[in-house]
Amino acid sequence: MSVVKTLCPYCGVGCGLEVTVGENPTSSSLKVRGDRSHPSSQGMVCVKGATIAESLDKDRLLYPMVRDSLDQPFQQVSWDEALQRVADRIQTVVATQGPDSVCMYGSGQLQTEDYYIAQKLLRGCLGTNNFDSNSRLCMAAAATGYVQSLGADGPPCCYDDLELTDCAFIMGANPAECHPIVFNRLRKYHKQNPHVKLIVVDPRRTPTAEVADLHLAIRPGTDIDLLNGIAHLLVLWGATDADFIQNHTNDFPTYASVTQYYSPERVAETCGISIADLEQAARYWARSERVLSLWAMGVNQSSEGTAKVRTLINLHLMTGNIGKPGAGPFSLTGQPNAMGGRESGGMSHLLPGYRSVKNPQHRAEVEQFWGLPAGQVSPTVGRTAWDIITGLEQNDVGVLWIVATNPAVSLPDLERSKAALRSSPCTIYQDAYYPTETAAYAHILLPAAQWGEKTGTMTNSERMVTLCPAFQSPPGEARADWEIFAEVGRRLGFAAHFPFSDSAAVYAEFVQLTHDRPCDMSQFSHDRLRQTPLQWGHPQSPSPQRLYTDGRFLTPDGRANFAAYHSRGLAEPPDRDYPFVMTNGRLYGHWHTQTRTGRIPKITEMYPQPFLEIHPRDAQKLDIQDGDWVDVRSRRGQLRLPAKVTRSIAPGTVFAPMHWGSLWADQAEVNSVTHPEACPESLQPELKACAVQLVPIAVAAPPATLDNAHLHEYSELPLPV
Ligand SMILES: Nc1nc2c(c(=O)[nH]1)N[C@H]1C(S)=C(S)[C@@H](COP(=O)(O)OP(=O)(O)OC[C@H]3O[C@@H](n4cnc5c(=O)[nH]c(N)nc54)[C@H](O)[C@@H]3O)O[C@H]1N2
Ligand SMILES: Nc1nc2c(c(=O)[nH]1)N[C@H]1C(S)=C(S)[C@@H](COP(=O)(O)OP(=O)(O)OC[C@H]3O[C@@H](n4cnc5c(=O)[nH]c(N)nc54)[C@H](O)[C@@H]3O)O[C@H]1N2
Ligand code: SF4
Ligand SMILES: [Mo]
Repeated sequence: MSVVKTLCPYCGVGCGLEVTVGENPTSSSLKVRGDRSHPSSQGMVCVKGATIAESLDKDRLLYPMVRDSLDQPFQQVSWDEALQRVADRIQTVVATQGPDSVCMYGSGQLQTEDYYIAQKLLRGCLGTNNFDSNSRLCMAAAATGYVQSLGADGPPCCYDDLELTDCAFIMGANPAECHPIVFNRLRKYHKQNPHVKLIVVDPRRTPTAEVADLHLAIRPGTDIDLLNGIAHLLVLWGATDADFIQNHTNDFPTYASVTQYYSPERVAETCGISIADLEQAARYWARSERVLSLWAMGVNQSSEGTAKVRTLINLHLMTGNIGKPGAGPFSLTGQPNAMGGRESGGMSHLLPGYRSVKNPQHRAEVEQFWGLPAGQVSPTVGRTAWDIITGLEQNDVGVLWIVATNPAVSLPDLERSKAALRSSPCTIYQDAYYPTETAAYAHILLPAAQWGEKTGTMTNSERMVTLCPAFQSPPGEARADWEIFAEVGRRLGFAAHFPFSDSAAVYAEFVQLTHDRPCDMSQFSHDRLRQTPLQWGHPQSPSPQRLYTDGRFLTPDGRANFAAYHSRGLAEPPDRDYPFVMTNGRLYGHWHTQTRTGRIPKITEMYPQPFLEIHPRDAQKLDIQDGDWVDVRSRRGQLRLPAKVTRSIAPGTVFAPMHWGSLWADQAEVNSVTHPEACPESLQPELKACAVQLVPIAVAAPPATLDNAHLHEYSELPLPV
């Protein structure tokens, strides 16, 4: 028996886990519990972390598989043959169409080592910036907002702030379900300290909103109006920090003049809340010594996501609520290593070490470090997730390599996305599980080792880096992602660039690229991380710390920038034909497209089927009873869901969970109705809102598929030996 300290591979809270491994490790013999010594979670875990071991040996992709076209069955092949196919295809595409016809689409569920080797292969060796990740659908707006307002990416807060704040302002986030251990810490402190206020801004009355002192159920997409309305009152009441504004910021006067338009009457009307509630929120901001705001997808997944983020940061700057205990703008990272992805250059506009593709000096630094000729790293920003789809439509993508994400469920405008995926001349899909929805669109399947089967690092929302060691062998022939990338690199003629014998060597190279960068981890190594997790920003400190404590920001003049935005509203506002706003999100037990959680009975029993939340007033108008089937139609597609009539959703808005792809239910994929309109600055799509009509189904509808019957459609794979 041995006990391995590691990190939960689900959400960005990044809880430490202790896994007890028996003599002959099998998933059923693993015991998982919280790691009391982990600085971020202090021994706590939620249901997902606690049940992770149950998913490790279910429906794994075990061997490389290939087929010539999507209507053929897959054939098992050797790694040698699969990798040669991949290398040959890339070589042909580069020769005939150029390197920008190669695209890789990755995910915040990769480890930093995987991410880094992928960047070296694509941006360095091949010379294309076409690496994007699902962080484009997730944290792009937060990262862009931080860079524009504060001069660099990186959440400035730490989790200890949850227990040091006077007021938590939670906007567009449901941490009770999505970041449960962050919420536990906050909630406990809130309960014990009556002076601490909790404000929740969300069109739904979520479990998070249930326990708030003030719930502002604003209309979807009216966040900027609300924030400017709060700022208006703070200016009116003189509740601003004049010294901080004077000494540490730029452009406050322009912002203050914009807020003049946002009278309480106007804001209350636009947001659909009372003037009294608006004033109460502003009063909590004004009276609290320390305000901590927490946000996630209700802010970022918007056609004005960056503007929302920056307007929220404005409130912190005007009240001096940043760089001190219990205060600051804190984006809750979604995935376990979305932070590591940003650090290692895992979005199409980035280079490793918080560098930018557009910056000539940054490109030169990376080229030199990699020993590549000047000009090898392209100055052109690569394709974003959605640009890959439009690139496929225009026949500009010769090979698409998808890794650790399930875009056939998670991309917007799913019918269009699927049609584009179907037209791909060559799709490589590297995942841990089979089947998944995206496997149906692949020509080459590469089996990936996942958490617990490979060693690597992940960074959580508070910038804490934890080592996740391998504690069992990968099933079948699965391999670590970084090893697969490195081997393809060698076969493409870049052997000298991929000499790594293990992931510690990969990490050692990567951290050098962070030297003197905002995310400096140059002193970190797997060996040091084996002793204890380390936080970047203040690696010498024994406890987690915050950034910008000296009031100096990472902008060229050291001052933070105010931003003045008026809201443009939703990209697709409701109208006569499509009168409802459809929003969507997550449930406590499930993780995204259910690749793991859908295979854990304890969790599937918690949620027998998908559903549509609708307010009783709207239900009554449409003669919909609880449990009736409803067609949800947008201009692009349709869903069919049983109604859940509830006051927890604002009238005029409906909600469905995002977790049911075509493998797990019929017509329940929320992205069949969403649109791809994106924030112009971060290029993050507005996944959280689209206009829909609701049509109750008169006849009894067929029940949604609740068992795994769909799995049989994919049964052409040979059984494991
Ligand atoms: N259980 C569970 N936890 C997870 C995940 C999971 O799949 N399952 N995924 C992880 C990932 S990758 C992410 S990104 C995070 C996401 O974490 P969250 O963002 O907290 O989760 P969501 O449910 O997607 O959306 C949050 C809320 O945004 C609200 N919202 C919608 N439109 C608006 C709007 O215009 N304004 C405001 N203010 N609010 C709005 C929705 O009603 C919803 O309650 O969760 C992480 N944690
Ligand atoms: N409508 C709507 N759409 C959304 C969202 C929303 O709120 N609403 N949220 C968006 C957001 S924030 C996110 S983060 C995305 C999430 O969407 P996806 O990334 O598509 O969802 P996951 O189910 O997490 O897919 C992760 C895949 O990685 C595989 N995997 C796990 N570990 C490894 C590994 O180590 N290596 C490899 N190669 N594979 C591995 C898993 O088996 C799984 O298939 O969805 C986005 N789409
Ligand atoms: S809160 Fe997040 S990181 Fe912690 S156990 Fe739950 S899913 Fe894992
Ligand atoms: Mo996410």
